[in-house]
Amino acid sequence: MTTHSSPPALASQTTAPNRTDPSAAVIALGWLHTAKFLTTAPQLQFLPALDLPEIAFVGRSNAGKSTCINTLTQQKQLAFASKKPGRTQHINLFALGKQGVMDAVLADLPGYGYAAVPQQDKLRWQQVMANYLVTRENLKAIVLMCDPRHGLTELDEILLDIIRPRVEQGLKFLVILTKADKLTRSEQGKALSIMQLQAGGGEVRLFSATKRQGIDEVATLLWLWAHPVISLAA
Ligand SMILES: Nc1nc2c(ncn2[C@@H]2O[C@H](COP(=O)(O)OP(=O)(O)O)[C@@H](O)[C@H]2O)c(=O)[nH]1
Ligand SMILES: [Mg+2]
Repeated sequence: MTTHSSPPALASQTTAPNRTDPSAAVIALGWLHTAKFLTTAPQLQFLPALDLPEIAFVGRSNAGKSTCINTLTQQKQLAFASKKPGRTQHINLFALGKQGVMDAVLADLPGYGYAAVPQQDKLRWQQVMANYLVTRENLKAIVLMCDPRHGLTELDEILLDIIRPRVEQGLKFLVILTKADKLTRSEQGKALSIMQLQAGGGEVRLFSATKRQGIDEVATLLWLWAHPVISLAA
């Protein structure tokens, strides 16, 4: 797979997706489906420097991150790639791009806050994650997975503090409220309002893999963020 700074496969389309166009989701989901395992690294310094928009997925363990990535990419093997022995505490990168032309990257960061992990490993991981979130140059967007039944945990709050300066400088930020099927409609509305206040200007979406809620919206948003030039031209 070759890298390219602009996405020629999509650039050839005459209409680019916008948030209200239902065909946008079809394009966005087709693009996400191209995700392929690219590389894995225990620390930022071992990741390849890339000149393509990177979208990082973060969240506490069990928040539903793997399920969400599998659902968005319509692939079961992807989260499996991140579960291989030795990779669970790594940053795993997946290449995206139509017709074999890579035009963006998904980064799956290890889940945090799992009680059984030794304290020393927790601290090491927080360091790796903070380093990645603060200094990864091509980082374009952060997607934080949050189970709305638990709300933001202490580690989620630390993460929000770490990324705030970059979000203020234009880094895109999305909170996905996972497992929305576990909430009633009114609970969903409430969870959405609360998180909109906490997300510091970021986007918030309800999501359910089982009820297939929020998939089109999230896919379209990620596509737009990864293809700002085409989006503006449309
Ligand atoms: N009801 C429901 N359960 C979900 C959903 N997404 C994930 N789960 C469940 O939540 C648990 C954790 O999911 P997983 O994707 O492994 O979380 P991760 O640790 O953040 O990668 C699993 O038992 C999933 O089946 C969802 O949309 N609805
Ligand atoms: Mg997982």
